[in-house]
Amino acid sequence: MAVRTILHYPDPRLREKARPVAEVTPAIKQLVEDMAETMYAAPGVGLAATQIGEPHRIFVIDIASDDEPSQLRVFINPEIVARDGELVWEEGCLSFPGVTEDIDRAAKVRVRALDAEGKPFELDCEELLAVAVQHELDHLDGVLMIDRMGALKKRIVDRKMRRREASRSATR
Ligand code: GNR
Ligand code: NI
Repeated sequence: MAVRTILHYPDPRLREKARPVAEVTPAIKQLVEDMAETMYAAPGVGLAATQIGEPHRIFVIDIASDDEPSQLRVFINPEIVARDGELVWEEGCLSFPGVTEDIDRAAKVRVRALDAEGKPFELDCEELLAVAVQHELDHLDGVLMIDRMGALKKRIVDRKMRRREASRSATR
């Protein structure tokens, strides 16, 4: 098990479109374990494989609060099969440290995926779980929260992140 490095915007690997998982092999199970460990260490409510430079269609989510037992959910080859309503949620992203912004999403989604054992399941999601599923699925398509911001906010966040990443690479 290993905590992996989370890529930050504007790393071009965040724009890769992830490929479907053909078979849940031991290597894929290991990747899922690393993703869970990386998400809990961050900490975050979700993590997509593209965020650690692994372009496979996999994300993990745990929306349990600190005083609840953890509930890891693993989604392999996820698809949204139904969506309903609209909601606005103040989102954050581990690839945009320190940035939060209100983003429009569907209020409810039904997602179909394979679990960590490769077994198919469907899940109805609302509130934070629905937001997280849509946020993570975006990552697998190379879509980032900045793409869903208004033009002004987009420019501010782009400049802030580029400046910060430039100074980080200068001091590393
Ligand atoms: O940790 C995270 N919190 C969060 C809060 C509101 C909406 C979406 C998220 S996902 C984010 C982790 C992350 O970047 N996943 O890709
Ligand atoms: Ni994110």
